[in-house]
Amino acid sequence: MSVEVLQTVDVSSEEAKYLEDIYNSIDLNPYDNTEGFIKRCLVFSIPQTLVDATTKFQNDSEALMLLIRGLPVDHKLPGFPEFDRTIKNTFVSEGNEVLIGSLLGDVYSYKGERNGEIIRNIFPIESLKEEKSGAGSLVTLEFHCELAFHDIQPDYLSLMCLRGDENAITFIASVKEILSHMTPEEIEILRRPIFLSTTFPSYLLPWVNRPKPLIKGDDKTPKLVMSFRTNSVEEVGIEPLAKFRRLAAVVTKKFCLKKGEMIIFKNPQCAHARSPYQPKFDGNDRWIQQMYTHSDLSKVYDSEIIEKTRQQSGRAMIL
Ligand SMILES: O=C(O)CCC(=O)C(=O)O
Ligand SMILES: [Fe+2]
Repeated sequence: MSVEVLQTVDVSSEEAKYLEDIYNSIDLNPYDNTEGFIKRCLVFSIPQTLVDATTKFQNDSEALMLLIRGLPVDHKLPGFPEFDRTIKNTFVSEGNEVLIGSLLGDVYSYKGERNGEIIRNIFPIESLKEEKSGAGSLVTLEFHCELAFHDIQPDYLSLMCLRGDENAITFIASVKEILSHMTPEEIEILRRPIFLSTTFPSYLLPWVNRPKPLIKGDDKTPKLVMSFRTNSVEEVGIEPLAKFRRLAAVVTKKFCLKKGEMIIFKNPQCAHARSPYQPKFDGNDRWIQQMYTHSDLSKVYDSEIIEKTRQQSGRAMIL
């Protein structure tokens, strides 16, 4: 059995050109009509490299991260808008996101996060430079997983790099590997429902502020529930949580994402973080696009509601 947590695949320049031509031939905006855009991509035969890499990644329980290099990126990238949705009018990078995501499952969004934007553009904003968020840059984004406060977490998180920054490092650590350095007593404490991960008021969900276990799932596939705000509501959890965070920084893999690279990882089985970096704020800074994929959304959420949002907004969106 392979124990390689990181798989890497290179898309050839011919395949990249082929993909770029597909995306550019589709006259739909993937932000507004994600489902339509995906369907139109799938009319073409998808490069075997991508099909094989995503299938292997999905089926290998030891694989946690997939780095895809050499993907096409839009030739002309505009400056950054005020907030979120870009003024892009070509959708090459978005094409990679939704196509590769749909090879792994259902791409979807949360209504409470940027009003359900399917792809979140992440770039530094000067007025928010000290903020602990994707828009912040001078501060560390500490180890976390996505949607820790929510009952439905994405199975995959993908980060597509449109423009890199040599000082911005993405850290991704295997939860299983972190736990292998902890004692059974400490792990037992991390499995108690005493860890609270709060969130933004835009998620008006009644169960959000309920303490949960930091670790769930069996020992073979431990799953993490941790944001960078998570704390222990009981004294006994404080040190094991701090140790978990310290160990994440020790066992982590480091990625300095470059243009045309996408890292996809199994969100609940990893803790991820980002280093601080110093942008120039000249419109040419680091630019990442982030997207969620679930292996099978209809298994965990009302399929009628999902279908309704697909019809109304062109994409699967949940509360
Ligand atoms: O910018 C990065 O490398 C990662 C940021 C992050 O945590 C995220 O997009 O979820
Ligand atoms: Fe994150």
